Amino acid sequence: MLTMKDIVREGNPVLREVAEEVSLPASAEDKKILQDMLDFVINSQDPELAEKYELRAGVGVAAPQIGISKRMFAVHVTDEQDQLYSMGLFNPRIVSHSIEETHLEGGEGCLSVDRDVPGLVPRYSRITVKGTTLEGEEVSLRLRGLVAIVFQHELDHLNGIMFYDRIEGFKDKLKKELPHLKG
Ligand code: SB7
Ligand code: NI
Repeated sequence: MLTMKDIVREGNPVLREVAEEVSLPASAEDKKILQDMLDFVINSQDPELAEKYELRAGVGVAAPQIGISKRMFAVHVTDEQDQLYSMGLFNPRIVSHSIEETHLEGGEGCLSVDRDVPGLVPRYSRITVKGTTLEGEEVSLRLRGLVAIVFQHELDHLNGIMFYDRIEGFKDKLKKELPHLKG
């Protein structure tokens, strides 16, 4: 069973790597890892289990966050219409997206970031994601709202991107704080 001990934190270079494609059909080992990730996310939202195992509630987790640089993530999140998206995906990719952007009003957080980072994270309002489920089925998902935001957050982890990299003014702020940095 995965717990917070398995979650790597910022500063660990694995979070900055571009993760490798998973070779399909997925091996029994990769399926087991992804199923464990999905169970972890589900458990983290169960108040009793979360307290018992000291889990921080999360709506998703990406493989690099458990130190595995492979393109897979698990989500367990309910949209604004009460539809539950509970799945593990191998090699997920955005095949199209809206021009329009959105953001979560309160900003975002991350299981790999043990601090509050204020600021709005711009995300596409709508995306179409393709990928292969734990069951080996190729799916195409049209997403919007919170679920679209969560999928983009997890996809970013597969490309070494942290949510705060996208906060408006992040680079300007960094330059002000660390003026010796170029670019
Ligand atoms: C806020 C939180 C998340 C996604 C989008 C908005 C996920 C938090 C858990 N994770 O760190 C998963 O990578
Ligand atoms: Ni995260």
